[in-house]
Amino acid sequence: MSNIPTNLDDSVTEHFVEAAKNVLKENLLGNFTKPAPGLYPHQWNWDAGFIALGYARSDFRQACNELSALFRGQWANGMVPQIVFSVQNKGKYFPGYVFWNTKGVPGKPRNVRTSGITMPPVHGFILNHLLKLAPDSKRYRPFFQRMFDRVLLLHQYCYEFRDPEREGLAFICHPWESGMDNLPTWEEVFTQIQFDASQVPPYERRDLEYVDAPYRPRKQSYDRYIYLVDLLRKQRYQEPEIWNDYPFQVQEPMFNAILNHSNEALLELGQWLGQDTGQLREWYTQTNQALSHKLWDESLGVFVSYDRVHRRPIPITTAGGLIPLLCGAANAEQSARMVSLIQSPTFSGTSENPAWLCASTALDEPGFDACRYWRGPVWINMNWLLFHGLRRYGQADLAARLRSDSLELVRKFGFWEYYNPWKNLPEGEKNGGYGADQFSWTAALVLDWLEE
Ligand code: 9WN
Repeated sequence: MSNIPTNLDDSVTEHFVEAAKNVLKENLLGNFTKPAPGLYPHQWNWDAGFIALGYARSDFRQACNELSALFRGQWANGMVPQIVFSVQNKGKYFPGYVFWNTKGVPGKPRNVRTSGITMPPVHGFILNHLLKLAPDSKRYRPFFQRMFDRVLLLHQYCYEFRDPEREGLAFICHPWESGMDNLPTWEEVFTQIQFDASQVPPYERRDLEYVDAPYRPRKQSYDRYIYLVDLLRKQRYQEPEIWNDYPFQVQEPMFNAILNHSNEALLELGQWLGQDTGQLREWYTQTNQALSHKLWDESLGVFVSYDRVHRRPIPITTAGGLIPLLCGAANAEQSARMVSLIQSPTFSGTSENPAWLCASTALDEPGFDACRYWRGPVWINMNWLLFHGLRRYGQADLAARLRSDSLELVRKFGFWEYYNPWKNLPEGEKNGGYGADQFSWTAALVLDWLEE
């Protein structure tokens, strides 16, 4: 990437690399790296993928450990859980293992404590990145073979249990499965779901002990998260039966784009391993077609979610709606529309009020909030995904902007979980970085960019 200006001289870069490595080192907890001190004391699913990439060039063995540790939690049906709980550090996270009540659920690995839902399946394409960076790919062949089988099983799970009509689109059953917990999109889905306070079991949040309330999801969102977990645990997570009468089933563009980019990565990996890749090829073609036809919103010029229970699209513009660029799902016209959308006030702001790329919820959405988690702040992993999507479509300059905005934010404020998207912060506000400090995937992806 030497043609991309970073505005950083060598000594600054060196310091930056050291600081990023230090974040990972401090968050290392036995055989995996937690997302951040305090707030997140366990292993998270898609975090593990991004974190693995951060280790790939300096400690390849640890990069592999991250994925192996996560997949220890894989269920017999292929599902890879959103959280693998650390026994060593019980932490104060809510909801913990006991609340999820997955103990004894058929198919859950007996000796591993996990939650009961999944997350965006980044592992296929992360593996492919690792293969390219492996110091000695022959030596690591058994690791790649083992992981190929595991990730393939995860994809089979997505298509078998989350795509009942065999459309090529997997649904998510909880906002946490999207990784983008409090998008306004989920609120819109909930306008169709009948439930009242009496159906929410008692619970106590722990996140607000670490982060101030305006930066985290509202109580209303947490009530909904907990209501859904309760439905799932009451039915002992038994798929597919549970879906017959389950209210939250959403086909979200980023989840499916990530799944499909992993499909194409597995295709490459499978060829290297001498495996039959026919099924992967079919999934790849079908999912790209389904994304491009079913989840495209012609009037917004972006991909949007579809609520399959209430049979309606949800026309809200989010950064996740741009991620289908990553797997090549957008046709020429669609990609051109998204490229102009990114450069328009919707994501770039105006000359008086410019924005860093790329707000998680579009700047002009009614549900936008510059501080509140996925309602507007910039997240470094989204920028990394979009960077790769834009490069795929030959948009080198815009990709470079994604990269330099990300590095600039981290350099200015530190390794935060997310950042205020406005370049002009409100009077008197100096720190545009929010949520958890010393956040692992921010450090890992900075490393990937700087060391590329
Ligand atoms: C719930 C760990 C995770 C990320 C998610 C992010 C946040 C958890 C929470 O933290 O979610 O899964 O408690 O808010 O939204 O993307 O994987 O970093």
